[in-house]
Amino acid sequence: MYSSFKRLFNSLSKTREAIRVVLKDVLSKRISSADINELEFLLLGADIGVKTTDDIIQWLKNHKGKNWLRRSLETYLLTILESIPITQQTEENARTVYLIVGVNGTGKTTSAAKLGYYLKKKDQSVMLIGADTYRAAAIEQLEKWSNLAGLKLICNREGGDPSSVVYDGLVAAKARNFQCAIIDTAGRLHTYKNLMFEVEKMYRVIQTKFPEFILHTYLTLDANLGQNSLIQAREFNKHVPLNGIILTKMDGTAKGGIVFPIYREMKIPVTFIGLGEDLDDFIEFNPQQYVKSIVGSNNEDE
Ligand SMILES: Nc1nc2c(ncn2[C@@H]2O[C@H](COP(=O)(O)OP(=O)(O)OP(=O)(O)O)[C@@H](O)[C@H]2O)c(=O)[nH]1
Ligand SMILES: [Mg+2]
Repeated sequence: MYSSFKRLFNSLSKTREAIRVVLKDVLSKRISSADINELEFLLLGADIGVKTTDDIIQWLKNHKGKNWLRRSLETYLLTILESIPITQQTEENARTVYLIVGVNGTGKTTSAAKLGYYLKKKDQSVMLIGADTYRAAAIEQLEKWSNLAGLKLICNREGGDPSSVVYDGLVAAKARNFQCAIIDTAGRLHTYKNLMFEVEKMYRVIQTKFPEFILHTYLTLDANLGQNSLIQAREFNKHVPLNGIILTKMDGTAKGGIVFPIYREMKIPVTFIGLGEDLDDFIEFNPQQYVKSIVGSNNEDE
């Protein structure tokens, strides 16, 4: 089977190519200040962020031409990602609720299904809860996914208050002894206060009425949005504490460096990565594999 590293490596080809063009010169002694300027431009373009880019440039100026440079660059980037541990995603025998929140179209529904499928493959019993009560199409979409993934779905076709759907769903999950419940919520712009208070309410209902469940709140971010997604993360985190980020649409993006500013500025770990539109296009975030996919190279280029 196609390894998750290979999939990630291939998905990040555009981000890597952008960085590699100049990295090649940096690794040789031919580096000029024009090259450094270009690298700076490319790193910023890959959304690695100003702080990390400045650090990398300074560091490269000090070490250019040394053949251990690529390895050191990898080590340096890894230290940023390892400074924030990924909280354990699936505690043995613990009941867990995953509350999936995010801006419209960032991939909540798809990720809820993919996460359910991922957990099911790890022998967890999973229930999906459709709390996007605003559109009938939202329930239909989740229903399609639940059938494909073979997951139980609880929803309310009559619309209604998302928090009461969450409540009913978790009562059912508890009664039927499901280990995991994954809640798909409606898309919301972080600037709409009422919708943000609605997320707070769902969070509160879970916390106060279902303390026996471990609660993970995950924010979906579209990797193509680059720096914009930082604003989304910051705003959502003001309303509900985020445990992790599901970075979607990493397949084919040239902005795959966004993980660094998320770590440096938000201190929230990326927990999963979406690599396509199928159920299987979903991998756990692995810092080593990610860094290798960004600045590493396959053997023929070494
Ligand atoms: N290429 C790619 N497409 C994705 C990925 N994740 C989601 N999508 C696509 O993005 C679009 C939006 O995904 P949804 O899961 O419906 O997003 P959502 O956040 O639930 O949207 P709303 O409920 O409308 O806010 C769909 O066409 C998905 O197939 C991914 O990792 N890669
Ligand atoms: Mg949706």
